[in-house]
Amino acid sequence: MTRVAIIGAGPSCMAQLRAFQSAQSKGIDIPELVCFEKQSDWGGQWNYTWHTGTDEHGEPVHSSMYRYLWSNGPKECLEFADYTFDEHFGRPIGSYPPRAVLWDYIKGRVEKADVRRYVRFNTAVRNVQFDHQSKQFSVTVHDHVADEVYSEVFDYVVVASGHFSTPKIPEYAGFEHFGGRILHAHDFRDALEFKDKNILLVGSSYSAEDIGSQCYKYGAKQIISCYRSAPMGYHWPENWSERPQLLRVDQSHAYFADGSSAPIDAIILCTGYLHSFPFMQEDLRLKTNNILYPQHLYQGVVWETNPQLFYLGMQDQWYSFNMFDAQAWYARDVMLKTIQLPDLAEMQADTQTWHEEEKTLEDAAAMFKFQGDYIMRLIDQTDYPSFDIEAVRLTFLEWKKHKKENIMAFRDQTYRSLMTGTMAAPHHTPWIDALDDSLEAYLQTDEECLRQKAG
Ligand code: FAD
Ligand code: NA7
Repeated sequence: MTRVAIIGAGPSCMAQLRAFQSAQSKGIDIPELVCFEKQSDWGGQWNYTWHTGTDEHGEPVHSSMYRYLWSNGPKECLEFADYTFDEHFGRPIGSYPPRAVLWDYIKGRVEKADVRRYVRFNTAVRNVQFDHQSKQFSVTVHDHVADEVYSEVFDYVVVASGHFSTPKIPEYAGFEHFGGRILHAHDFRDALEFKDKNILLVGSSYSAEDIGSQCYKYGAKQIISCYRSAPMGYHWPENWSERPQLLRVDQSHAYFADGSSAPIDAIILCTGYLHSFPFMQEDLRLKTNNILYPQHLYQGVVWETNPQLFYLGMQDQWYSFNMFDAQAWYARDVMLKTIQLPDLAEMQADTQTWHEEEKTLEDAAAMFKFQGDYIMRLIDQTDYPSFDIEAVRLTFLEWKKHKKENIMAFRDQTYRSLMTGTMAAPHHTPWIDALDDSLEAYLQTDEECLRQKAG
């Protein structure tokens, strides 16, 4: 029987498992699936851990998510086409749910599909080698429960191990003398640690924006964010200033390219992540920075020089869950041989065209369209339910507009589901006042909330 190994059980893998189960439910024979997940539960980044550094097995901690994290984009832009928020929650909810609520949603679909049995938890992939004679992969893993290393043979490998876990850590003059804490966003867990503190955020993308917002919400005294290329440019609260490039620090102060300096208690490096696949044989290892169309992956998914290997979710992500679905359905159909691939030269030329086009994109609106077109290209080749990607793009534009209007209140906005037409319900508490991010608190009805407030 054909065997498929999937590395990691985050949202991309969950999409792959659901894609195969969907085919099976239509009477199609599917291969034997084995997913290896180093954590004890599924959900990838969405499976929060308090650990930093190494986990209980001595593995590098995977999740970079932190307490009080709420969706950074409208949930309507990531909704599954085959499992809607309405189906999962049974009633309209807000547009920017906290982590636990989105985790519940992604688990709901695969629990319904009954695919958890394919996952071997607490099992870290150590090595993947391809044998050109047998045309099979040997996958070596460490089962931490049995404390046993073993290898198995597979016909296909799907790498779904994510790319927001291995921190990119720059060095600035004076770091070795700084008297406070220096950490990367990957190790940030709880904004309360920085209550009443002066914090410096290095970087000007999503992590800087959101970690700074968390720290503001939970009582940081002063926030300074600094940029290398361009400022985030939002209208920040009074105690948050944006400055150009950090030049150096001493024991207590930071010094910036505009000649200014400021006292700081802690430095949070929001400087992004490295694509890191140390377990892959060298010529099968994806090397890319965080972009929308990496090279070497035909249709963003198939390893061109060995089409028995797939990578899911390796792009920078405007779209997330529904993009992983589009990719997983496509990879499934290549493995089921209902999609025939062109020859290597044609695949490479196709990828190069998209890769080059990305370089011409000038703003976020063009990037939404580019990634949307890519997703639709995949969906058009499979039986994944099609949806109105243009409507998703318009929702992304609304999201951008709402952030510009008020970066501390955009999460109070609501949008219409592009799958069901249902309008999201305003959340019972404005984001800035909602300090409890638990699923239970979030799903309270207005009535329950009032009753609780009344004591
Ligand atoms: P991951 O979620 O990273 O899952 C990969 C899995 O692989 C993990 O379970 C990991 O344990 C496992 N793994 C890794 N290496 C091995 C190994 N060697 N052996 C076995 N298992 C392994 N997206 C959104 O849509 N909305 C958001 O609001 C949002 N916020 C984010 C906030 C932060 C701080 C970060 C870091 C990401 C955020 N994302 C968000 C993007 C997020 O990465 C995706 O939503 C999604 O989790 C990617 O899924 P994935 O399965 O590709 O990878
Ligand atoms: P991103 O989006 O990759 O952004 C990284 C940021 O870090 C970006 O602003 C970079 O500036 C900056 N950077 C990188 N290296 C440096 C150095 N050496 N000095 C200063 N600044 C630097 O990563 P994020 O963590 O923000 O977001 C990743 C995901 O997490 C995202 O999808 C969210 O959903 C959550 P640049 O513009 O390159 O000059």
